[in-house]
Amino acid sequence: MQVYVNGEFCEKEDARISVFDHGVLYGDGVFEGIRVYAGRIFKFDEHLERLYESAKSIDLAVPLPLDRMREAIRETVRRNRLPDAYIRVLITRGVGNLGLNPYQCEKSGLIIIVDKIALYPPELYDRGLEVITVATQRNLPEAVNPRIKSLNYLNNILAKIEAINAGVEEAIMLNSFGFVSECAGDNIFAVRKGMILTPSISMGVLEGITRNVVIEMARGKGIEVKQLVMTRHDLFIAEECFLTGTAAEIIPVVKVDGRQIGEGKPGTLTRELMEDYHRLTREEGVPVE
Ligand code: PXG
Repeated sequence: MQVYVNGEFCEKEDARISVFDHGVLYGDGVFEGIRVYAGRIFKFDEHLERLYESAKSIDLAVPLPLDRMREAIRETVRRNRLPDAYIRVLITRGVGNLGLNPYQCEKSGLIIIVDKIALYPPELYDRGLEVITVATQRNLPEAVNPRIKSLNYLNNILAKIEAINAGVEEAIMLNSFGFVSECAGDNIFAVRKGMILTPSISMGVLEGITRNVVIEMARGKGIEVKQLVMTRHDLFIAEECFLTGTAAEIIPVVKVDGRQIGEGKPGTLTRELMEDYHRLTREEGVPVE
């Protein structure tokens, strides 16, 4: 494996950064998770745009302009010779002292990792997931805005810990008003009366790239999509439920807080969208070569 670290390529074992990097000391930085399907980078520009927007929001200088960033990522993918891969791009605040002040850090760090994609077991896609809502709330948009894909994922990790300890695969987080926001690492959707429902961005959610693709695909099929305020009740009475994310793609949910969703198996529309999504990932994307 070849890892890009601050302008140089090195072997996995030699990929190191300073313990004084504020990315390590404070989780001060941003990241992206991107997929490569059959040698093509899926929704590359959308991920890059979100990366630069996350950085802008925390006043973090991206060490490369967009065209050189695009090239550095493509080169890292090429070097790893994986037609299907997961790309992790990290921008850290860089090396500083033991104080919080980010402006003491000299230069932002850039790390690009390309690895094999660790997929959920296929049974989960056939059977559907069981999820629960957890006590850990989604961060307030007035604090670290969930739209920022920050290196500080502790809040989401706390939610994930609750889910795993309860014996389920994923956690639904509510916002501070008790409305549904999203899962620890995925956006959430419900289907009811032929309509697709998902919490609006203002509920405190990451504007997922997969979320946007699903909304666009559904509308293209003439299905009405509503982004709204959702309660747990809306999930309990849904005919179908599914999660979306770059890693998970579209994964059906069959139980929420012990309530069976619909027939207790992946829904018809969910399956259709899963197929459409697979087709799209095979058709689209920016070639690596
Ligand atoms: N919400 C949150 C909080 C996320 O972290 C998504 C939604 C989905 O967004 P995209 O753009 O991927 O459709 C994410 C992204 C993991 C893992 O290991 C998942 C994410 C990030 C880091 C790790 O499951 N998901």
